[in-house]
Amino acid sequence: MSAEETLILVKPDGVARGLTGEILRRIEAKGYTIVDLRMVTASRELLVAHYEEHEGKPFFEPLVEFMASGPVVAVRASGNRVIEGFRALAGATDPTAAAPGTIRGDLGRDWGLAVQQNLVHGSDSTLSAERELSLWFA
Ligand code: IDP
Repeated sequence: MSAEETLILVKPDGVARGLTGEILRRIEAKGYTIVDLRMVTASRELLVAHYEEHEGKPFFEPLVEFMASGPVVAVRASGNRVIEGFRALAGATDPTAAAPGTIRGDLGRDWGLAVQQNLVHGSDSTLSAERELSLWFA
């Protein structure tokens, strides 16, 4: 078994709603290890790099603005298959459609805004995890 690493973000809505502890609790309860953690208000430059695959989409600008609107908690987490496992814990992107039992399904609120405020981000592949970890934990 080789431990894998992923980048998890508690997004500004999660921090503002006081859900950081609950989200970290779920990560640890699942058995993943929090290797590093920092609270940061991200620059536009960092967010544009982080979300480069979405540049040009209609929700891109609202997404960058939302992500820069307050502090986020960046987490380096490790564990066997943590990338896939955290995405399962997080649930579907749309908090209304996310299954109960998941972070977004249990705690996410649909505000009907241009961007889905869905509490967390998790890297979606080993390549993204490496790239994103080097951006947030430079
Ligand atoms: P993920 O966070 O579930 O991996 P992505 O498709 O990578 O979802 O999208 C990144 C983020 O962009 C989402 O978490 C959400 O905040 C926002 N987003 C994605 N698709 C939409 C959309 O269709 N409308 C509004 N916001 C969206």
